[in-house]
Amino acid sequence: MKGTTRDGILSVLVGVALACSGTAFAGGPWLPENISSLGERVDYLYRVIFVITTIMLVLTEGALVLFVFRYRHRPGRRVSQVHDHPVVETVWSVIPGLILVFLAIYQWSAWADAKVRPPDSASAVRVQIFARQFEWHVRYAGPDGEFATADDVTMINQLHIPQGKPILVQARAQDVIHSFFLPNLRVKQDIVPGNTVLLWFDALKNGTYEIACAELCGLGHYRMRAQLFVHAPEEFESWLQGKSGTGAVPEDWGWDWKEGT
Ligand SMILES: [Cu+2]
Repeated sequence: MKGTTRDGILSVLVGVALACSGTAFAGGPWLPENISSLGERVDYLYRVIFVITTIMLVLTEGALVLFVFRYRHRPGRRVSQVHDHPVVETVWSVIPGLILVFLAIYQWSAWADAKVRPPDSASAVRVQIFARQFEWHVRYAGPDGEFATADDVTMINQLHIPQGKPILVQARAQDVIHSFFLPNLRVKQDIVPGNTVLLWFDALKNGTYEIACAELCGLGHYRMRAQLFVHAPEEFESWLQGKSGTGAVPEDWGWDWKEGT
């Protein structure tokens, strides 16, 4: 292949990579609006990983394209068999390994805040979520602060939360695995039958947002959607008072709030 053609292909590839990286760093047109305090860190990690993988993609695919042209069939040229190259093989094993170790360390504090260190349950708004084919049941403790009592507030496919406060959720699934997905809060958590999952988040902006099930959970999976309502704190309190005593969940799910589960 002529040098100019090769240079041309390489510059197109580098251009595409730069364009993709630039878009990703600028926020990316494909990310939904972030309204949580953790979301910024999640998005930043996403961008860092996106850029690293884009560079690796361009390098490896660029080499592939280059070699396909460079070593294509030509009359009279014979194939030469090549076996083992310890230096090259070590380099292409160690570099990805080091990148993975770097990412594992670099993301740890964001992961810990998202999945390991829950907020103090005394200052958080506690919510129970029951997932089942194909709806989300949401329960609040009501004025007495205890779950599974007559003044509980229950909703179907609606999650109401106050703005700016930590929300602590205990979630269970009745039938199959569901995945609780809040795209605008960068929260996605599988809920497995037999387990009680603890998750937490906050929302910094009022409004109505989407809740989706992100696990293919049956034929009606596509309609397992709900809405997240983020209210001003006072508005949330009066909403909760007004709903007090809306009764138990449709079936007796039979569990109270248990710390640490
Ligand atoms: Cu589901």
